[in-house]
Amino acid sequence: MIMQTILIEKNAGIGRLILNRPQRLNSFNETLHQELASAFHTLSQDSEVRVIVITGQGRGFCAGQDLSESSTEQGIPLPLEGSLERYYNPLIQNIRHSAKPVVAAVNGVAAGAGANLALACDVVIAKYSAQFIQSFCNIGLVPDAGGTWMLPRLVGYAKAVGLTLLGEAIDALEAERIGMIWQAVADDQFDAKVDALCEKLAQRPTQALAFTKQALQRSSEHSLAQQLELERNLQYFALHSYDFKEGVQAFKQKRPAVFLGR
Ligand code: T3D
Repeated sequence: MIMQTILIEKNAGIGRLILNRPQRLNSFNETLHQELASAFHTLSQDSEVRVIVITGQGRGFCAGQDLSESSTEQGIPLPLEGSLERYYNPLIQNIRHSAKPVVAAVNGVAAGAGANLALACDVVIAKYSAQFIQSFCNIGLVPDAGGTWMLPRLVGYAKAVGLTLLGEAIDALEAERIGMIWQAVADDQFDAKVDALCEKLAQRPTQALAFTKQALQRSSEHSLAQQLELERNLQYFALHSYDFKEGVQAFKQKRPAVFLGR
């Protein structure tokens, strides 16, 4: 599949989507929206892929919506309506509901919807030099792409409101410190750490991981009783999986488990 704005790599159970508009810090134009949706769908349907990674080409991860394409020559803003319904909202839902773990490998600045694209992913790993900016307020917009849902849940109201009302950059170490991302790593170790993380996830019991995502995501809307019931239902399926049998056998035989993801 030849794409203009996305590079797709597939290797050893890992499907990698590289946002590829480096001259615009991988900001979203119409083509990138369409190609990312299509590439994400392709990797989601591919049974050989057990983890999906989203990263950026060049020095940025993603600078959100392409602002150079959103105004007329007179500088009058064109209506961007529709892009949330058509592109951002389905993308965020598809990432959250993906039956595979989705990793954001944040190689550089992540701003606006680019920051919230990263936060929608299950595991966020970032270079020390990467920055996260809820830049919407800097141009008179409201955070979108799920930011107002994710942020209070990740970092609490005080930090969420500060980040979104001030629109200041925070670096990856601070993002890790406040619980916004999984891990910040030194720039020169980033590629190796991302590979190791993805290799590990690709070898985990994929179906059980999908159930785990489901349970965690439902928890905020459930009572404890509802959540216990959901866990019981999901565990029923996990108990009947190949990977559970293999996990127990491997434990008894004192060897590493070889999970097949089913
Ligand atoms: O309905 C809807 O669609 C609304 C949806 C909205 C979703 C959103 O994401 S709104 C938020 C949009 N994004 C931003 O406001 C961020 C804008 N960018 C920046 O603030 C800065 O570029 C960064 C802080 C991200 C990085 O700064 P810096 O100094 O490292 O780089 P730079 O020099 O500003 O950018 C490098 C180039 O990328 C530059 O082009 P040039 O001058 O070298 O030709 C710059 O114009 C371009 N670029 C950066 N961000 C965008 C962009 N071009 C188009 N759109 C961008 N968002």
